[in-house]
Amino acid sequence: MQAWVIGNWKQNPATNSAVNALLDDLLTKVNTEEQANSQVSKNRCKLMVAPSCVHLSTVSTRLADSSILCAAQDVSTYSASTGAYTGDCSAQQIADAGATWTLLGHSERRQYHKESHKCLISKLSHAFSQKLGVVFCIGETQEQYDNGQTLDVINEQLSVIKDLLTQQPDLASSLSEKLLIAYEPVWAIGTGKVPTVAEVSKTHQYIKQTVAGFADITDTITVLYGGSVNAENANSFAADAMIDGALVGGASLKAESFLAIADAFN
Ligand code: G2H
Repeated sequence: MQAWVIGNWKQNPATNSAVNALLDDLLTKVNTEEQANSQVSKNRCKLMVAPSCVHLSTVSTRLADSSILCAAQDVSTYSASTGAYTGDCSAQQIADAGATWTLLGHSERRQYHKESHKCLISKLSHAFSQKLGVVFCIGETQEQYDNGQTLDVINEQLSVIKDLLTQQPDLASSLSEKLLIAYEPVWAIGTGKVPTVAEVSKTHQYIKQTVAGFADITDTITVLYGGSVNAENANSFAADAMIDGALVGGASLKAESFLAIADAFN
């Protein structure tokens, strides 16, 4: 299965010049590696970065000739194109800015913006309508983990996909190409705490089986792990057959650590 390593830059970096400096570093390192070994680009896991909306055009333009893809971090709930929705960016605007993917349902969006089941169905639908791929984020809180509720929570969060497929069954045939699931336990995000590889593996297996049961989906769904992934622990996650890549926050803000994580999944 194709591995993916995705950098979620969240509300970083602070300035356009810092974004350009990070891109300079990333592109120099990737180009140097690819020039030194032409097999690298063929064998490499897919790389993608998700800058803030305000930096999307800059990033997508600079990455246009590279092997690195560009994603947004969210799309508007209310309209796929235009409308009176102050502060929102639509899936169409995001695609026009050069992104080909978007994150959706990140726990920080669920927590701070109270994203609901209905809102997430709408966002997924809008993203797919504009031909964006979706990295759909799910995961349990510390309390839910402590109470042994992880798989119940995952099941509930995945029901967004199930309900979307009920509304739009045609999406099933391309789902494995257009949808990646990122399993991110909320208690592992930015904390330095991580579940064991065995725990992640079991949850990923459950996610793959659950999504396969929703419809006639041709290929197994790709499932990434996210939450305090760094250059030191990436190898252990990469060694497990159920873990198809990583969604990386803090460690994606330095080209060196981001590419070290990518190397683990190559
Ligand atoms: C989880 C992850 C990236 P971090 O949010 O999505 O962040 O790697 O900083 O825990």
